[in-house]
Amino acid sequence: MARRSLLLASLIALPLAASAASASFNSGDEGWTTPVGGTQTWMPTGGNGGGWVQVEDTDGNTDIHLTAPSAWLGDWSAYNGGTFSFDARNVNGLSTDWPGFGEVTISGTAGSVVLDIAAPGQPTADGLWHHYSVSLTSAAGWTGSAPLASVLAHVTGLTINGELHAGPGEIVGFDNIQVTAVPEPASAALLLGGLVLLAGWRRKR
Ligand SMILES: [Ca+2]
Ligand SMILES: [Ca+2]
Repeated sequence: MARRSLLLASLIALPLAASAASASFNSGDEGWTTPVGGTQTWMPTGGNGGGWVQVEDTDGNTDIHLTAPSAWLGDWSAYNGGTFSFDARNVNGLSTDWPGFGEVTISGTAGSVVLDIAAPGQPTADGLWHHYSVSLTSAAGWTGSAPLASVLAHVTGLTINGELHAGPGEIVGFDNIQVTAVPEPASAALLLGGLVLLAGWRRKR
């Protein structure tokens, strides 16, 4: 019985250690806001799975900056070496002639880093959802006023630039914003240990 408990604890340890945060927008905007650059509306259906958030560029002067809620901020050390990703959609098919789209800015007490994780011309004016993903590693090309790892140690702000068109009028959709950690070797070892125990327990029976 004790071995079974240990096994369960080992299996549970893996997802806890491989931590992640995600915004599915399936029941609301989950605290994400667009303080400047456009008018944000939560949409209950039509996302890349359930609900999503759309921002319409109503001013044409300021880039759309979808901004993370405070619940997302803090110590991101566990995500160092992990992955940040989001889905986006060019809702009304305006030409993608503004390079700002896809810039992810991570601010911290140490400084800030930025990286445009979308290729030029994204998101394509096909009305479909597109996935954008980047490694949280210095090798990915993050630039800024402090090393990526230092910024991740205490994150104070996170924005995604949705501005895809020069001038007003574009409507951009966001869904499935996610940050995930790489599984730690320690938790992988725990899982392996659990599987060995399971094998031994089955053999005894
Ligand atoms: Ca969704
Ligand atoms: Ca615009």
